[in-house]
Amino acid sequence: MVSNGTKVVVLPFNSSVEVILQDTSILGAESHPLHLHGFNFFVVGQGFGNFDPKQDTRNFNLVDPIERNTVGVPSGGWVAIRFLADNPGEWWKVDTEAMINQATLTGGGPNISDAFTINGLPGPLYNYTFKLRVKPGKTYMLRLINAALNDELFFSIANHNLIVVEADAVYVKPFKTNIVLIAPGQTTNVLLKTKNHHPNATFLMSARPYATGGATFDNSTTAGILEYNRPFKTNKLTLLKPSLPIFNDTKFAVKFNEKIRSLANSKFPAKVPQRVDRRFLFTVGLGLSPCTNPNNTCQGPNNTMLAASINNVSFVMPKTALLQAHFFNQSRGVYTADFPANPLIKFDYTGKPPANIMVNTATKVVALPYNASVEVVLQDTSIVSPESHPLHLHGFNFFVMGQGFGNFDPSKDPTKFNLVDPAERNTVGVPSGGWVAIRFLADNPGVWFMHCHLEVHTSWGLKMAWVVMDGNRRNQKLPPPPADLPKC
Ligand SMILES: [Cu+2]
Repeated sequence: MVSNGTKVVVLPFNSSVEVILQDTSILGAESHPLHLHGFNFFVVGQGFGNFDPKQDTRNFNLVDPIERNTVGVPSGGWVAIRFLADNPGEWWKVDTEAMINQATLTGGGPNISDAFTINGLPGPLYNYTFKLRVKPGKTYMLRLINAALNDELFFSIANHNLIVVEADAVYVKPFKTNIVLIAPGQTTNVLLKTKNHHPNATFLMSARPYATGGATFDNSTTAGILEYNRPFKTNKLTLLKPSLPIFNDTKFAVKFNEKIRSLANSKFPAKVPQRVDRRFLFTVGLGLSPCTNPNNTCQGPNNTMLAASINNVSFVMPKTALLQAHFFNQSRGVYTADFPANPLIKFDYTGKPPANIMVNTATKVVALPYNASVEVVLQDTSIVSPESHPLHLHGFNFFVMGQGFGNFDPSKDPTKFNLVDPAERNTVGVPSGGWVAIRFLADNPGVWFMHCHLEVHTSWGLKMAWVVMDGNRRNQKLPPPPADLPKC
């Protein structure tokens, strides 16, 4: 008889792992194609019968084994695989599943990470450092991806400028900077021009968080090394370090984001929606909800649970997929299409918070006609504390029309919108204590999430969904689900 359980193996970062997968003849020998998520592994050996740790390991192929993510365990035999646990973007020393379960139960913030990583490596403090080897007088393109869960990051390379040429897969007007700010969910390509001659130095490339909320955060710095290929060995190389902004430098953040402009030329035009069919004002931020912990001890203020919301609706994940419910016209009991277009209670959003800061919980969406031109002002709130929220929209690129501090003013601020070459992206930081206005054309039928890309805020409910209806033409309709969509 088998025993039941949900058990995991916890691995230290960067551990080298060997697994022998041994078929059994219980109920008959059989080949099992085993698949591993998150890593490729090397198939170092296989055989029939029972694995012999003394004899079989001698025949392991450690030179050119095949690298795969799925391998057949031979019927009545075994296969040996090896892999390196090296791919987190933000690194915890604990079991992250247990950590998030604990945080969800008590309503407190999840543990902060123990380190940040560059290409999976946490840097010199941990003896695992990513090295980028370059030649003098060349131009390199670096693809920067923020793979952290809960932190926007500043990134810089000592004594080198970077030229930003692309953001979220759209060309931008190139601009020079020595520091890049990148939020979870964002990607950006930068050009790195190396020095013309071998410098007598190596250069740290560092990243550390831009953090504006009231909660504790991982205030550590990760580093990799930029190293010039040298024709001969020298030992006297100075190690130069970049200087990064202070952790809550919102001025830098807003200025940096203002520099990002669409290329907007004849070959790569910026198709900025000039008319608006539907206008929305969404407040985004934190809030509180009543303690639901069975023993009634919660870690939010006054024994509450921390929550997050858009227009005070904290999104509850449905049991049935929204897309499925929409396609089959079976939204009843799954979602309602009455997500508020504006805050139901108006207050000084970035000033003194209202007395009652409890959120509502619901699964609400906005239904949009096909091809509607949509404008959304995302307004940060100071409830619990003002904070930068990297908002991410699925299904569309949007244009960043304008941004500012304080409360959005619908009579004055739109006159300053950039209708010519605004940034075209899919993730944008709502300025801490401010607002950002975006526009998109709802020309992609389906159901699309919009959420804060800080994992902790998303799990607290800072998300909503747009239902975009079909158009009249055949190519403007949501295709049906595949025939093998599970029915249960
Ligand atoms: Cu957020």
